[in-house]
Amino acid sequence: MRDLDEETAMGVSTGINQRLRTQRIETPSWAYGNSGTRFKVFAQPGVPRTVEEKIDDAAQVHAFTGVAPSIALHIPWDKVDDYSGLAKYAESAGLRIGTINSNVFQDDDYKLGSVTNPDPRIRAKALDHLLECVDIMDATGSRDLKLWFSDGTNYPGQDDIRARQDRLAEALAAVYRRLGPHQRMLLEYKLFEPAFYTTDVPDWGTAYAHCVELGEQAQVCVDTGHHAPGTNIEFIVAFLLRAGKLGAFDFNSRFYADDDLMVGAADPFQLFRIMYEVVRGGGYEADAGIAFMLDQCHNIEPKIPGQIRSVCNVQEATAKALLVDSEALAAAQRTGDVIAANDVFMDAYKTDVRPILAELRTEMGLEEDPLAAYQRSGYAERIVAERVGGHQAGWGA
Ligand code: PSV
Ligand code: MN
Ligand code: MN
Repeated sequence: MRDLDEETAMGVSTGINQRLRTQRIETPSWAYGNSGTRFKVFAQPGVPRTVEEKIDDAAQVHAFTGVAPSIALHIPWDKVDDYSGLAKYAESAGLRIGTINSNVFQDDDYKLGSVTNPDPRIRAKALDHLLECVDIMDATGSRDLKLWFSDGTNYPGQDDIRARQDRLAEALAAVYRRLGPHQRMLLEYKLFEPAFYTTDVPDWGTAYAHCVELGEQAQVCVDTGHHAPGTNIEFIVAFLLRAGKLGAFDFNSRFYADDDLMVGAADPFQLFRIMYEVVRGGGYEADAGIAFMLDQCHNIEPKIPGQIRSVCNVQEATAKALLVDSEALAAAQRTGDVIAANDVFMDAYKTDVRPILAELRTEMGLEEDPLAAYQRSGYAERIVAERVGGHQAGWGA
């Protein structure tokens, strides 16, 4: 652990606090709804029945953490008639509508793919949806459109891998042309699932290549759960940042596949290593424009506490990353002192940053422990009592 005398500790924590204050972490609307595995969804009492109620819950996460001022929507899960009205509702709850996530994976039509489907009618339908998402962004004032495609094949020979890349490029270009000057598209990759043989955007390299071809407003989204076991995600982060192509994170934890568990739960060290590369590559500066989002489902734990815990975990990893003594690290690296360099790095990781975060929250007028404060607030009991009747929102509805 870093051994700091009291005065130095205060100086370090003041500097870090100022940087942590500016952090923004976006929570996903779908985290507040019921979710499960393909075996069972365990419904929870008090879960939102409308998009507005999801916004209310996200506002709680922001109220207790102070760093989660926006909510990502998923269309059509969060379909409403009036999106500018919804943006106003969010504003009155102290929030902003953030990223618009498109959904071209749940209609029967998409069995063989969406924008890469061999059938031009289905490709046109998928493209229409993506363009509609940009209309929604215009109405909500959102900057980012997130694209994830479940497209792929299950069997060798099922479709032409190369033709599917051409179809994908064509659709992406059409969406790109529709973007306003301040809007971006974020292309998310995922190794497999639901397609099991080929996936049309399986990895960061494929996403990167398409984004380069499209232009500056296309960037890659790194979902931390979307890699093969053992993948060095921080290397990908460093590479994309260096190339100016890292646009966003979908944070979550995985033990096996795309588990969507609370970020920092499975491997807090990995989260620290990722955040270190973000800081090192300038991605933590406000003008870098990196969107730090959560993409999680809380299948067995309560949802709002699950989000609060996740936001705090990202904050802890960030605080540790900011603590790395970059001068000492560079000096050790320059002289090839492997042990010293690793020591400097590990020192920051092993530092207990909870006091720093408690101090930050006090400075921000918040309670030191957001989770305990939420639990004391009575909100959880209130929504259970009030949200009776109606149809609870679920993953996919
Ligand atoms: C796909 O697994 C994904 O990570 C995409 O971001 C989707 O939009 C999201 O999950 C849905 O939960
Ligand atoms: Mn994701
Ligand atoms: Mn995922």
